[in-house]
Formats: sequence, C-alpha cells, structure tokens
Amino acid sequence: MGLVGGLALSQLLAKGAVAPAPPGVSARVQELAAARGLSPQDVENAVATYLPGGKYDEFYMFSSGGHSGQVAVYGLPSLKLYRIIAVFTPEPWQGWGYHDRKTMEVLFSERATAGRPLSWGDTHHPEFDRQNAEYVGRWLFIGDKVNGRAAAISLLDFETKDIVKIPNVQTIHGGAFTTPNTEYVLYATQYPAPWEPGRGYKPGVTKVPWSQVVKDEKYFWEYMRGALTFLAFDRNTGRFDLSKSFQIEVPPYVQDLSTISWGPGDGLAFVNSFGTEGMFGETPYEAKLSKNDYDLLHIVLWRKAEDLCLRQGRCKEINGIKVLSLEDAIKEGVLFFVREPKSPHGVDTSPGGHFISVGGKLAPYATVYSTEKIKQAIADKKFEGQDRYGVPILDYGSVVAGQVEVCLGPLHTEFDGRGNAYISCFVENVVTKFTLGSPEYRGDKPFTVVDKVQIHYNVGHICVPESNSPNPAGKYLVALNKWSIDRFFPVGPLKPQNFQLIDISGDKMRLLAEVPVGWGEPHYAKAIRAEKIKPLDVYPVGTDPHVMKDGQFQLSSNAVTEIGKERVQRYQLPDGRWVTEVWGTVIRSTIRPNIIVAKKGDIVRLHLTNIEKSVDATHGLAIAEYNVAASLEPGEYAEIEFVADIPGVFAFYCYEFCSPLHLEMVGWLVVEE
Ligand code: CUK
Ligand code: CUA
Repeated sequence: MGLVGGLALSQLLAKGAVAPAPPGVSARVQELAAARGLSPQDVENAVATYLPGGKYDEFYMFSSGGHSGQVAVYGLPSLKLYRIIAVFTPEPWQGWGYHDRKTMEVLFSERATAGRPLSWGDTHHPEFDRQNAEYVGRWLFIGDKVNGRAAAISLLDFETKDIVKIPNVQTIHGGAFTTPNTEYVLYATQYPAPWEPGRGYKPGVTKVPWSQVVKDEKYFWEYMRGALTFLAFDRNTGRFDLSKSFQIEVPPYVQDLSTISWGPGDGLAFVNSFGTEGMFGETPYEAKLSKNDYDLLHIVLWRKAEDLCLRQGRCKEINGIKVLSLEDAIKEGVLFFVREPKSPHGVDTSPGGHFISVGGKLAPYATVYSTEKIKQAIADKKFEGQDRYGVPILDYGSVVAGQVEVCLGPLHTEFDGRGNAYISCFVENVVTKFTLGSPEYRGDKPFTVVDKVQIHYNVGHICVPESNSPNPAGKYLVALNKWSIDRFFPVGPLKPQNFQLIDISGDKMRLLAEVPVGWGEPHYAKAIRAEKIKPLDVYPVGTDPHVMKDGQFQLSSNAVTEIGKERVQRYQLPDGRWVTEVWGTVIRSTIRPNIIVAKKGDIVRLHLTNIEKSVDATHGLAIAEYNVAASLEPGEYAEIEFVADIPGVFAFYCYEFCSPLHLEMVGWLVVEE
C-alpha cells in the first residue's frame, strides 16, 4: 500500500485529505498515483491516452524519418509506434534492399538513382492521395530532400512501390503535396542547381561555369534554377508517370514548403521561398540570406501550366519531363509572387480553401492571405512590382486577409475545422491558437490569438489529423519537437526528439502526453481517421506485391502455391553465364527445397512463396555470407537473386520467429567449385 506523508491512503481518505475516487474509479488508482508521485492531472492525461491491447487508436499518423530515409506509423492518441516503412534506405526486417530483386529495383534501378550510388534518403513531408480534396488513405507519398526523389507507398500493405529520381532537380523540399484528385504530386526544389539554358540540369552532364555560379552574382542568376515538379501518379500500376508529368522552371531562390488549394483556391499552388538575396559569394549564408525584409511566396496556376504542357504542347521535353520555361511561365500568367514574412517554413490551406496561412520564423506574425483576393488581384493585374526575372509581385494589401501577431518564430499552421488555426513557434516554444476570418470563423474575434500552450522544446511542424484538407478532425494536435533536452531517460548525446500530444477539442489546449521518438528525424507528419486505412492482413497466396494492375496486386506465375511442386533448374544464358533457378515454398516449419546446389559463379535465383494463409505467419530467408535478407509475409511471393561467388556450404534459415520449430526452419546452400 502506498504511503503519503507516512499515512496509508485509506487513512488519508478517512481523514478527508484525498478526494474520494469518482464512481467507477477505484481507490487503488489513487493509491497507485500517490505511490508513483503522479498528480491528478497526470492520471487524467493517462486515462485520456491509454490504449489497452486489443483496442485500436482513432487515427493513424505517418511521420517522415528525415535522414533515416524512412516513414513511421504511429497511432493517436496513444502515440504508439506501430512500424517503420522502409523507403529510401535498405532495411533488413522488411527484407528491403538485401537481394529481394523487386526491392532492389525499387531502390537501386536507373529510374530510382539515375546511375548514382544512392543508398539513403532524407524524407520530409508525407502526404495522402485525395479525392475532391479529401484524404483517401490508399496511397502515401514522400520525397527525398537530398537526392531530389519521389516515392509512393501503398497503404494496402504499407510498402514502397515506386521511387523515381525527379529530372532537372538536385534537392527537393516542398513535397509531397497532392492536387485535389491526386492528378499530380507536387515536389518543389529546395536549393537551386546549375541549369543549362534550354537543357536543364543533369548530374555530371550539365555544363555551366561551375565555380562562377557559386561565386559571381551575374553567373548565379543566369545559370542556376529551381523547378516545381508536378508528378503524375498512376493508381492502376502504383507508379509515377513521367510522360504525363510537367515541371515549371523557377528562379534560383530557395523554394521551401508548399500547399495546393481547393474550393475557392482551386487551381492555385503555393510555395514558400527564401534566399531571394542569392546563394553566391562567401558571406556566411545565415547572415546574408535573411537580409531582405520579406521573402517571396510563389503562386502557381497549376491547371494553366498543365494545359500548356500536356495539351497545347507549349513545353519542351528536357531530360524526360515537359518543362515550362520561366519565360513562358511569366508570359502565360502561370507564376506570380507575393511578399511573405521572412524565413517562411510553412504555407497551409484552411479547410474551406478561403485562406492561406504563412509563418516566417524571423517575423512575429502569421500572414493570412485570401485565395479569392489572390485570384482577383491576378485578374485585375494588381501588381506592386516584379522580381529580377520579371515575375509579377502581387500587391500585398490587396490579397492579405489578416496579419496576426502570434509569437516568436512562427512556422507551420494547422486547422481544426471550427474556424481556428494553430501555429508552431520555434523560438518561443509554444503552439499558438488563433482565429481565422469570415466565412470560416463565425465569432466576433477574427484574426485574434486565443490561446497558447508551452512546448518542450523547439517545435518544428505540428499535425492535426486531416488538417490541410476540407475536413480536419480537430481533436488532437501533435507537436514534432526538435529537442527533448531533459524530458526523458538520458541515452547519450544524441537525444531523441519529442512528440507531444495536445488536446485541442476545447477552448483551452491541454498537453496530454509525450513520447521520445526514438529514431529519426521526424520532420512532418500527416494523420488520418483510422477507418480510412484498410490494410491487408494476408496476401492471396502467390501475390507479387510489386506488380499491380488496375490498382490490385497480381499473382506471380513463378509462385509455387502447393507443397510438392517445388523444383530446381540449372541452365546457361546466351552470354555464357549459368543460372541455378529454384521455385520453392516456405511454411511452418520448412523451407523447400532445403538443399540448394549451385556452382561457383552461378546466378542463383530463388522464387519463394510463403504459402501460409494465417494472419501474422511471416517467414524470412537469411543466407550466411551472402547478405541475403528477405521477408515473406503470409501469401507473399518474392524473387531473391545473387551471384554464388564463393564456394562452400552456407546455412540459410527463416529469420522471423514463426513457430516452435522456427529454429529448425533451415537448409543448406551448396556452392561447388
Ligand atoms: S521540414 Cu524539417 S522541420 Cu518541412 Cu523539411 Cu520543417
Ligand atoms: Cu519461419 Cu521462422
């Protein structure tokens, strides 16, 4: 029994020192709380977020993993980590990139790497597919900042289906963001790249005066460019389609976050930028790139650009994608700018599509623009000037709906669907709640700060389920905090980041829970109502989950679906090399065949099918000395290929503990001289 000040709880209760437990809450709860030093608020928070086994969370949250190159899946409100999805970085638990041939293709093909030795990525902004701007939850898109790549993840089996290197860009950041019916996934450049006029950027090929472009202003402005890429995605095959995609050449400012609007803002895409001062010369950039009093928000009429590129043939194909030149983007009225607060890192569309909110980390306010006013200003040609390339700058006063002094270091805005906005404040360590204007907010305090909550520490992005869609579930907000400092068990100098869960259902925000992220780095997260995600439990036996037709996974003709039908064949290729090809099965607790004989130098190709139909009956294949790791979920077919380059006898085994005879699920690879 817990003691408080030397008295047992029952004695305290008897003395009236502790409030009696409410009906249904046992005195034992108070006893436990007292023993563990938990306040009544702690207990309330625990009850608000505790999720017993067998009960499911209300929301799925998908978080980027930064330089881990992966994506993670959490639940809200529990903040439980359910799994990590391998994307740009090999991952052996999922058999991702260790000789499973299809995963090797997704990761390392020419399509994914453009011939560069890339084996990791930097994931930043996950995004769902949409229909009528609402989130669907069948697909998740993400980008690789460091290598300018895009990836598509199926939310049927939570596996990456496609990685494509985006032509003409080196790094990207403002992506993935989807158009209202997933016609395109937008990826905006981060840092500009050397760009040959009319010939774009291609690593190792583009010829411009390299040293001058980073030293000399004149060359920099002439030969460096960014691009906004609208990648078409084919839901039937689960692949991006470059032939139906287009790109808009933009000035060499540093493009940052993006949003694509709907409703009154339909047809508009927005991209933050900073660094309008130019990334040339030896001045420390941190001093130089914030000299201007404002930065330039890009406004893109993407439907117009689509029409010019894909229907009117006005775009030139450069390195495999149709590109609308900067000159034509200006001439045709596709690209405009408007001033935005300094060092912006977030541009977000309100649920009704009426507003765009931008926070600039070096200005203490959020600027809220009206999408209707922006369209009107474009139609009326209300410009206050133009940039050095002639891109018109819209008249600021004509398009701003409100400017709210929110905090120090405002960054990213999310919405609750009740007329309120929430903005993270990196410098002040708070999340600030403020009201929007009419028609989305109906009260008498438009554009007013109404609440603040303290954050621990250095909050980057925030996540309200289904914010940035017409229908946010404004119940919770997760703060993705860069530093945790003293909040958790110390684990060495590399500290985990901190996810903090905030209840936003009432007038006042309430901090409910926090977890050390434990891996990373999460930059941005998107959450969705759980009922929208419909994951597969088992694959139909023989499914090749990397081949998709009409939006469905296909059965492989190489899958063996019955015990006894396994076979081996050895044959010579026209080029003289030999192949040992095996069609096998795995099921508790045998790998068939369990002896595989090849000759040194053979290409060994294993077609393995997990013929289990039970939920969770995953098997794996690990081969000693050969770096093979393949995970075979129930029903899954996989093709494993490697060259038997050293002779000997090598154990192979199932690496997923599957049954009492898991350790007996083993065999031998014999490689003869
Ligand atoms: S992100 Cu890293 S905190 Cu949008 Cu690339 Cu902001
Ligand atoms: Cu199959 Cu362990």
